[in-house]
Amino acid sequence: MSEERLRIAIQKSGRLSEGSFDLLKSCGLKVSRGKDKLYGRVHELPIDVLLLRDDDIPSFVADDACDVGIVGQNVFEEDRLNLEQEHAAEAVMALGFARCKLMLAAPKEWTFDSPEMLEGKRIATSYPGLTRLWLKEHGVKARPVMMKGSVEVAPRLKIADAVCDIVSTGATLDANGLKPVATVFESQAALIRRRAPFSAEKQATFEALLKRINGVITSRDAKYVMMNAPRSAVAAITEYLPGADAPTILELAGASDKVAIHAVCRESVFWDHLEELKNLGASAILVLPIEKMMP
Ligand code: PRT
Ligand code: ZN
Repeated sequence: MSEERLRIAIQKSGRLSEGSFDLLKSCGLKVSRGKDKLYGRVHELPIDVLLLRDDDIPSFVADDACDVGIVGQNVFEEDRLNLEQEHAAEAVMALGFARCKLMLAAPKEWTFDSPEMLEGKRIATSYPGLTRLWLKEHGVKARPVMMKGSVEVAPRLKIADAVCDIVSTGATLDANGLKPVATVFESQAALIRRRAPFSAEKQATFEALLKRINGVITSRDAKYVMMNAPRSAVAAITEYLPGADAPTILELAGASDKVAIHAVCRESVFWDHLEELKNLGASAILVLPIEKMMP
């Protein structure tokens, strides 16, 4: 029955959309888009996809127009702070992409680099709720000035003295003669859902989706690491392997003092790690990607 399909809202185009489509794809879900491009359908699970502006996603999920959504934590938290009552949607899990920071920034020529420099100033921002909360927590009395876009030009236009804006590389602040002075909120994409219980069918689809997303996220940085090592170094190597459960130790043909160690590392494995493993006595180290993992 079509009304029992789980409806997921994702950003139509922008900084969240590629990551959202990639995540669904990694979950083995192919989205066929409708003619109007505002709607897509997944065949592998009973899921419909609605393509929206990111700002509309929290309220669409809250209002029952969608069941779940993928949105920046910055947008969801701001939406939550601007409501009098509890939000009808809740965050389920962080998704590890579209990372950015909401930062207070001031003109470069201001000499003093601490947040107190903002006392009594006007701060242009699209995030007045998060900005106000930070100012309150830090005992700084300043006035947020709401701007929907082009926040970074506000000081030059004398609309405000400073800004509170999303920063990723910092290039935009720099190009506008601004310097970051404090981090107000750290953000990444998150999965949100309506708090109200789903029907049994939707709940089953939601759980299947969650299981796949969890599998994708846990296997994203995970690597299968293999090496040979002196039997005496096994304990030190096991302790050193990043995010590994108990490794598998295998006999090596014709060598009594050496073994093969196989382990799943759940955290990123860097060149530095390999150097250290070599220092601990490991040789023939292989690091292999893991395509799928079901915890
Ligand atoms: O059209 P729609 O309303 O859907 O999209 P949008 O234009 O409102 O949002 P979009 O696509 O720009 O961003 C969606 C989400 O991506 C944001 O809510 C954040 O959670 C996240 N994100 C990650 C970012 C950035 N990085 C980012 N760099 N959102 C915005 N920016 C902007 C920022 O506002 C500033 O103008 O990029 C500029 C700064 O970038 P740097 O690299 O110069 O520091
Ligand atoms: Zn937006």
